[in-house]
Amino acid sequence: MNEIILHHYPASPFSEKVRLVFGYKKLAWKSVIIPSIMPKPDVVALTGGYRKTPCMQIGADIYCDSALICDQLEQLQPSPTLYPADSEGNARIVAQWADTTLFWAAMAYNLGPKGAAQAFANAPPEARMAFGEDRAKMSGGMTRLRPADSSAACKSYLLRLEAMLAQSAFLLGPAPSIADFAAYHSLWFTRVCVPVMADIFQVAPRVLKWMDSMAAFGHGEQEKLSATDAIALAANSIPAPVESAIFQDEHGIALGTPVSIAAESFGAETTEGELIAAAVTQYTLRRHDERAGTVHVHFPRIGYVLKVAG
Ligand SMILES: N[C@@H](CCC(=O)N[C@@H](CS)C(=O)NCC(=O)O)C(=O)O
Repeated sequence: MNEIILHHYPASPFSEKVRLVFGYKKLAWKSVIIPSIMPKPDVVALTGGYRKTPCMQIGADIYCDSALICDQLEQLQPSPTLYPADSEGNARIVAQWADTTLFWAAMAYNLGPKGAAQAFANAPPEARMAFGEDRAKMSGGMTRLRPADSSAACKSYLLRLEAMLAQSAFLLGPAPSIADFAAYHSLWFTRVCVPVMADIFQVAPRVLKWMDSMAAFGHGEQEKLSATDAIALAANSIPAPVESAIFQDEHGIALGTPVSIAAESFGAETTEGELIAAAVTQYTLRRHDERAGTVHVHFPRIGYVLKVAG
């Protein structure tokens, strides 16, 4: 098997979700550190446009979005599972809530004036301004919760998680599921990246204990890799054969059509390529890049918009 490469940066919550899954599944991986704001020419050489963090590379296959990355990791290393059979539907639904509603409430809380001051304490003022401009561009059209509303929402959500943890060691049972990894990452940002905001956990002591158990999974075995080497590795690899036996056509778009895919919201940069698979939960595009060669870029269906290119 080709090695797993994660393109990420340390303070990225969705990357922390995947890093912990590496730890839980005891996987070895290569770490490519990417910029947290545009431009990201090395990321875009691989994805063709998608710029969000993280993305995972295995040879010439590029997986966008942490939900799809987790599905792929489950296939590569099924045990221990992220989707226990008795709670898979619940786990995926709680995970989707955590990756969206909880994430946005927590980040509005985390990066209010006090949290942002701590997060950018060691950065020059230009860096903070550039970050603000980049995220404002990405979130065009989205409503951002104000600090008072976000702290009220976060307290309610913490109490709900606290109630779930009164029943079992992890959110949905005695073993972790994707719900735990998804609920953890935004709270990790509060506790680790902006600890000045962490007094909110006073209402939820079980949540803190659960976070300690999650953190104990660690990040697996990692080694550094440069972006240049990762791109060269893609160029020297052949994409894995695609699963085209299942073709679920919801759009009237035939396989082989030039298409574009973009996130529904927040960072809607498009990736263009030839649609070579449209399975039940994911799409695959084939594209050619001057530096990365022929790559297959994979996206989940949920949260993404597929259109005929142009
Ligand atoms: N649905 C995506 C969300 C990814 C996401 O929003 N990541 C944040 C960082 S944690 C991001 O991309 N921020 C802008 C950037 O890194 O360029 C996923 O699950 O991977």
